[in-house]
Amino acid sequence: MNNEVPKRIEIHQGDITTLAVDAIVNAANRTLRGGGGVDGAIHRKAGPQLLAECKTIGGCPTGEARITRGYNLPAKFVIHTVGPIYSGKPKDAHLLEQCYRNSLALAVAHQAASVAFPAISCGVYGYPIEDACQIALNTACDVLATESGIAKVLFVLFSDSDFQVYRKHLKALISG
Ligand code: AR6
Repeated sequence: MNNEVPKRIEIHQGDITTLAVDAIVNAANRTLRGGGGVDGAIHRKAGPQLLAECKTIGGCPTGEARITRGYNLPAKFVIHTVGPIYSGKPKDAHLLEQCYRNSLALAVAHQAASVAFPAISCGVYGYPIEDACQIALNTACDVLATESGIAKVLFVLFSDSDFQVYRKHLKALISG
């Protein structure tokens, strides 16, 4: 791989709702009616207009993505995607990859040049962080290699241990 591509990826530790990027991605559920974890944090900070817009969408199947405005968030857009509930079957990896691919496709369609992702499915949906991290980074590289509309992809990890996993794999991609 062209090793300029992983240099367009940044990793951060902290709260994704604080980022002033074009779009943040929400690890939502199929109802798009809000929930706990990062979904709850995004809805709390965006305010009730976000839920009102989500209600007009009518849900989202696993692996797909939908876009709304960001309202009171510093981000202009929220891209809501629904990760798989981890089952240990091969379809999990495919669905998780589709979350990243479909979210980035929506970002391109809305001229969002900077996109920040949480670790989709790695909270209550139980996806192992090592596997999920490699899917996230490889899919981002794949899309960045062909898509010049996206300048930067950020991964925002809540815990230090998840951050260290991403750091290790990103370093390997850059040096590899
Ligand atoms: N910023 C960045 N990452 C965060 C934040 C935050 N503010 N808060 C939590 N995380 P989860 P899932 C991390 O459970 O596994 C919801 O109820 C968290 O540490 O939010 O995809 C939805 O409505 C973890 O690494 O999402 C669904 O029902 C990652 O975000 C369900 O949870 C994802 O954890 C989706 O489950």
